[in-house]
Amino acid sequence: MPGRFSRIRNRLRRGREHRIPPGHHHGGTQAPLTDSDPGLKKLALVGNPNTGKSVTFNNLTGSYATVSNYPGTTVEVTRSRGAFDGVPFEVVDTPGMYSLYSITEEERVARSILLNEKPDIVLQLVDAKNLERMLLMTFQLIEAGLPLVVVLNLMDEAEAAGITIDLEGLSERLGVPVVGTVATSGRGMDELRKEIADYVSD
Ligand SMILES: Nc1nc2c(ncn2[C@@H]2O[C@H](COP(=O)(O)OP(=O)(O)OP(=O)(O)O)[C@@H](O)[C@H]2O)c(=O)[nH]1
Ligand SMILES: [Mg+2]
Repeated sequence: MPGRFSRIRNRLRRGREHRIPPGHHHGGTQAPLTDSDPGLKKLALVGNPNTGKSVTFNNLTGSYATVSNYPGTTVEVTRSRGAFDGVPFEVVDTPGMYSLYSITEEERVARSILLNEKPDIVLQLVDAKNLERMLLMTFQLIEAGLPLVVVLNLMDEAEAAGITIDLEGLSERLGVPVVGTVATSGRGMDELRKEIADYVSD
């Protein structure tokens, strides 16, 4: 169903003209300095700890990743490249967080990546077994105007626990794409790539 989410995407899409300058590292300034390449579109993976962000990151990117401390912190952020629908992307794996209203240093870094680096696409990785607990952050991400795709990962464990989820219904209620995945087996990755590509081509 192409274009199913076009309207909401257009509503969510905001000015992305504020790119991060290429210069970086500890200048004692408050600017959102990063190691990122300002010329590339960007996809960020966010979500609670242990939801499969890093396995999904590996599925979506090539072999070469760089790990660096987020400027001014001891928090490590992993970045790599991927291509969606032929469009090259920087892909960022963020530290696990429980809320966009951050408390820990890890959460502040994840929040800073979301709000300062202005990713073109945000994947929220969700543990499908604990959907209800994850939705608070989903609402926060939607409210922040971020271009969101909700990824219900660990579907194998949810199914083993007898949980069934109406992905389509959830997607309609939230107004954002929802994809079910098993990152460790690769299940759902094609559909996830397709949803990302739909954002790119809109
Ligand atoms: N059964 C199953 N295990 C998974 C799946 N996705 C990830 N895992 C496992 O869950 C654990 C956590 O995966 P990670 O990718 O490290 O999770 P993360 O979100 O990056 O975790 P943090 O970086 O700590 O926030 C690992 O042992 C993975 O192998 C899945 O879909 N099904
Ligand atoms: Mg991780």
